[in-house]
This record gives sequence, C-alpha cells and structure tokens, in this order.
Amino acid sequence: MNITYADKIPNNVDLGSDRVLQRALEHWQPEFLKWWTDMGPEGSHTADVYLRTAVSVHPSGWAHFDYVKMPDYRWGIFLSPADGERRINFGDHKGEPVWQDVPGEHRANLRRIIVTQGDTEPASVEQQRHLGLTCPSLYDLRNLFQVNVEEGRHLWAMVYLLQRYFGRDGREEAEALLQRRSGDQDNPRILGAFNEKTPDWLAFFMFTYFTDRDGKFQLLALAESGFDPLARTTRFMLMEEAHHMYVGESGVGRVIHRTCEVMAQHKTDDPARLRALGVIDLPTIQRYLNFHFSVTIDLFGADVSSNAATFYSSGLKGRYGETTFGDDHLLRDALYPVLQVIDGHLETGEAPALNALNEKLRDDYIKDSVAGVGRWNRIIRKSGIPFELTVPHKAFNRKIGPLAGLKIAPDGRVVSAAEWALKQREWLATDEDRAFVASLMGRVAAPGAYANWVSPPTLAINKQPNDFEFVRFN
Ligand code: BYC
Repeated sequence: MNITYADKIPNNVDLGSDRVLQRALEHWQPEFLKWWTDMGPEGSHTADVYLRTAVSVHPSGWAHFDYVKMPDYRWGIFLSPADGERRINFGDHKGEPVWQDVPGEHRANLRRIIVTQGDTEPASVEQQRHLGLTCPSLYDLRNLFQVNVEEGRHLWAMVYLLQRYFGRDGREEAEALLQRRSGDQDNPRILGAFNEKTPDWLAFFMFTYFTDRDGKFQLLALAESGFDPLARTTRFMLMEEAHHMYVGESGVGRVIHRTCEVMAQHKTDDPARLRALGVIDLPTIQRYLNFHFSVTIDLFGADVSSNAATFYSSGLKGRYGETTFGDDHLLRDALYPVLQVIDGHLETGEAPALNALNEKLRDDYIKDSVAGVGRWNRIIRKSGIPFELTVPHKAFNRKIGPLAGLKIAPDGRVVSAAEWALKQREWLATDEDRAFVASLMGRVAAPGAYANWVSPPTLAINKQPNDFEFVRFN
C-alpha cells in the first residue's frame, strides 16, 4: 500500500479506518510539533531545506527531493509491506505465525523495548539541536536536518505502536517520550549515550557513524521480532538509518582528508602546528573516536542479561541475521564467550548464549564499526602519512555491565588507577581538545563554501553540485 499524503498524518496503515487511533494520534501531533519547535534544530524553522521525503515504502520510493520547511515535513507512519506467510524464527514460539497483536504475557517487555527505542530518537534531535548554528557548509547543514527530521519520524514510528497496541499505557508512554530531555538531571533520556552532549561537528560525525550504527543493529534485531508491526516498522526505519551512517562515515573521512592534506602541504605532524593551521590533528580524532566508540558499545546493555534472554525466548527480539544461523534458534544449551577479569587481567570465559545476547550483538556491531575505521585509514595511507586509527578494546571506558568501573587501556591491558589518571588525557577527548574543536566551529553558509577543517564531499546529494543551495534562509 502506498503512503497516503492527503491525510493529516501521512500513513500506509489505513489510519482513516480506525477513528479512535486517528484521534489519539491527532491529539499527539500538536504536542510533537510543540516539542519540535522547542527542542528541534535551533533557528531552522523558516528555512527551506532540500530534503528527501519517502513517497512509498519501496526502496525506489526514496527518490523524492524538494525544498521543505522543516515544521511542514510530512512526518507519518510507514510500515514495510506485510508478508502474510511470516513465522516466528526463534525462541519458544519458533514456527508459529507472527503476532499481529500483542500477546498479553509479553506486553510489559514489548512496551519497554519500544519505549527504549523510541526514547533515543527525540534524544538525538535534542543532542544535535545547536549544531546548525555552526555548520561547516550548506551541504552539511542539509544533512543534519535530514537526519533530524528522520529521527523525528522514527519517534512517530514507535508512538504509532504504543498508541495502536498499548491502550492507555501506550498513550502515557507516548507523552513521556516528549517530556524526557537529553542530559536533564531530573528527567533524563533512558540510555547513557543519549544524555551526552553532541557539541561540535566532529562529535556529530562520530555520533552518526558509531551511535546510529547501534541503531542499525538494534533495529535489525527488532526486525526479527515475532510482533509483526514492530518488525515491519523497523525494516522501514533501517532504510533511513543507512543515510545517517553515511553522513558519519563520509563526515569523519572528510575531516581526516583535510587534515592529511594540510599535513602533507606543511610537512608536519605536530598537533600544535596543525591546530594553528586550523585543522584537527589525528591524535585528537583518535581520542574522539575512543570516546564515541566506548560510550556507544555500552548501549548494548550488560554482557550477561536475563532481560536479553527473556526478550529472545519470548520471540520479541532476535539476533542480527537470525535466519542465517544454522543452529536451533533456541540457544538453551549453547555457550558464548564473555570477558572476565581474573588475577588482574582480562580472560575470556563462557556464559549461556541466551544470556549473552547483548554481548553477541555488541560483537557484531564491533565488526561492522571496525570496517569503516579501516576505510578512514586508507585515506591516511593514501596521503603517505604513517598513522593508523584504531578501535579501542571493548573493555575500555565501560560504564555498563561487569566491565564498568575497571581501568582498562585502549589496548586491553588492565591498568592501575594511577596509570589511568595519568594516561586518560591521551585516550579520551579532553576539555582542551573539545575547546579547540569548538574554536574551529563557525557558520559557513554560502553555497559552495566549506570550513577550512573539512574537505568538500566527493559526491553531494541527489547528484547536485557541491555549490548547490541546499538550504535557503528566508
Ligand atoms: N544506559 O539487562 P541489561 C538508535 C539498564 S540506538 C543506561 O543489560 P537490557 C539511535 C537496563 O535498562 C538503538 N541504562 O539491559 C541511534 C537495565 O535496567 P533495569 C536503541 C542501561 O534490558 C542514534 C539494567 O541496565 N534501541 O536507535 O538487556 C540516533 C540492566 O541491563 C543501559 C535499543 O536500545 C545504558 N546504555 O537492555 C537515534 C533497542 N543499558 O531493568 C537513534 C531497545 C542497560 O535494571 N532496547 N541499562 O532498571 C533494548 O533492546 C534493551 O533495552 C537494551 C539492553 C539493548 C538497551
């Protein structure tokens, strides 16, 4: 079914035939718009932005680009097409037809998963709300705004599920999603990384590379869900997520490219000189990478988690690539490697695979993250510079699970509190690093102009030239 744009809330779920739901969502819509006005991208509301809007839920339905004022963006409810034959692929209900409604016994857990997923979406918009004021180009500004409107739509996706399937509780949760605030002391967002600041564009590119990739993996695990509406909505969200990770990977790549260019031009690797020349030295990029990677891998939860086991056994959340595994998809007797500290060093032990599903998803995520870092290293190598970015050990700087609180170096050594205190400044972005990066952030908003610290993209959006007017201010 194609998307109905004629409705107040664009949708492909035949909203018009469910008056109660339609009224509930039409009641929530102005609350959402108020939240967008208060917490969405600062100073953006009157600009015309060259945005991509989905016109159908098929991959080809993505090619529609036009100027849109963001408060008029057609946020709506779009589910991937249903597969009437779909069956549950894992857990105690394996082989049964997928559920079109919420089974009573799984209601609380399902609601919790949907609320946790939903909470990250407005959180990221709040984290990024000031970045438009310091955009390095109109191209980047447009990408930021595209990411922001789509995160807003992902919130709609979760709110639809809450309001359609969870009655009064769902309506209350939908309201609470607009009330929590990223970083707020009294009413913070649910997961740690979504309460951190995204204060500058290097942080934004790292966030969209690393943290949006957590989104990819969590959504892929939810796309396996036995609760079919959740599986279908997350599948459609994944199409939007791919662009966000591209913004991150190409963004960091362009920062590295520009730094290497200046390093080669001036034949120097001295961070102080490079900073004076207005680019971000590679060790600072490494420290940002260490921060964003470690904070993001915490998002997968504790290494051993009875919640994760329950979510799987009850058919709510599968593994990444569930159907590609040749095992029994029950995992009752299987084991999975997890890290433990024994006699002062890290050792690999074993935990029941069912309980280690957070760890498994984290490991899948790490493999995917490392691949992109390899592509960044290729840019450095091509410039002939002997420097390699590395992904820190997964036990480094953890705040969630049994590794939290341990002092582990990026290379995986357990270190003393004294060594940690001494070396932390070499491992994680410092206040000085952040102040320096902040000092580079000035608004560049003329078509075709790019800030000095980042190279122009090799490919702009929708085959437009780099000097296209991606955002028009009114
Ligand atoms: N911060 O049993 P455990 C995205 C809590 S990103 C704070 O291991 P479980 C996006 C946990 O709640 C994808 N607290 O947890 C990206 C539990 O609390 P209680 C988001 C945390 O249940 C960029 C306790 O610690 N999607 O889409 O297995 C831009 C024990 O933990 C954290 C999802 O996360 C943390 N990091 O949770 C925009 C998918 N981790 O019960 C968007 C839905 C754990 O003791 N969520 N805790 O009070 C889930 O599937 C699961 O809830 C988790 C793991 C993956 C978060």
